[in-house]
Amino acid sequence: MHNKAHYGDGGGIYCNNSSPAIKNCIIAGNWASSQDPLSDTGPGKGGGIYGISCTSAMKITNCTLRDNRGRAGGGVCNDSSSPDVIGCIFASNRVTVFGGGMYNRDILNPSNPKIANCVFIGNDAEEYGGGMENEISSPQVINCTFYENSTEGYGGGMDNWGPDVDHQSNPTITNCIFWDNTDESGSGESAQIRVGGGGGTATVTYSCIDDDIHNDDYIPFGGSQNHNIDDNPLFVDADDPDGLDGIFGTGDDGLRLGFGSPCIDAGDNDAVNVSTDIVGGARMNNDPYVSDTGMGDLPVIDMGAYEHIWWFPVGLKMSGGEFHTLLLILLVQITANSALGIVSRNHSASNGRLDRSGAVICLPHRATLKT
Ligand SMILES: [Ca+2]
Ligand SMILES: [Ca+2]
Ligand SMILES: [Ca+2]
Ligand SMILES: [Ca+2]
Repeated sequence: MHNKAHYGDGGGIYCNNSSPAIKNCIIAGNWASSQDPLSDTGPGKGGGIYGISCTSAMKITNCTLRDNRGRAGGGVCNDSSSPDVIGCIFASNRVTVFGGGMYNRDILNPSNPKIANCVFIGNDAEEYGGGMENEISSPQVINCTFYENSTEGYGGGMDNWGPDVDHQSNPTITNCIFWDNTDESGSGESAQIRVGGGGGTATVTYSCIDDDIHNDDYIPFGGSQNHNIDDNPLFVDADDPDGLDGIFGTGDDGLRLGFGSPCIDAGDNDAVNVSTDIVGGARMNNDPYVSDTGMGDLPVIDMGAYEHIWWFPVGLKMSGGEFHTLLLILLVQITANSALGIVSRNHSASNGRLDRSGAVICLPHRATLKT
């Protein structure tokens, strides 16, 4: 944390033709600085992590990249690099030019990383690509949630650029949510995902994309033929995205899908090859009360980084003896055909707020509690 590359790349970590496994790390407050922060070239790339000529053998897994700064690629800059980036949080990273959260760039070769189960939130770029900038690069982006990323230029969620027909960005975006990202044009379709310059194609399927009018006949990127939707994803509490514990990637996060979310059971099971979601729960889970509009055998995967579970959490303050007594009461009084789930005994409630040192009991959705 709080490292600085003075007129260089890689404020936190610099990788050159190497394949590290970066796992379970917090990479925060680092800075890759530039002599000219508004230049399109030069140093200042990758405030958190910079990689050049790194292959898919490079893994960035279950990391939080937040509050990093740079000229381009505030969280991560992939320069002719294609790492796997799985289960990571990109939050509040800022750059002066391109790619607030991530910048994928072709200097020697295209950067085509595989990015799955990630959250991009509150990242900002002053020119293009608040959440992500792709420059002659074509990442696979799967089960990611892009929310409230911003830029003063174009492509609040993601910007894709290429100079001509032979040098384009063609990202594949599957099972993702792009919501409330903003750019110079506002918060419509092009502010979520933009393709500019010489073109290219963003192939977007089984995804929820914000546009100017929700739940109407016009749905972005091929609409219902591509199994996309433009309905409000109904996050649990978008005003508190990291939840009461103040930590992203835990079970109280506000960007989980609320009951009745159109993103539940609406993804493509074949798109992702991971077993857990961003909080470590099952990546595929069926909500029996939601019809399965996605693709594949039950259980059908959701859109976004968080898989919905059909219980609701109830925080209870208790000590050891009270816990067992209460558990017995709950077991007896919950109506038939419902099960009691205990997701963690390592949380407690104090003053009505959950923290990380006590207990959370989860009751099944629609169970009737007769206490
Ligand atoms: Ca619409
Ligand atoms: Ca949390
Ligand atoms: Ca599901
Ligand atoms: Ca279902």
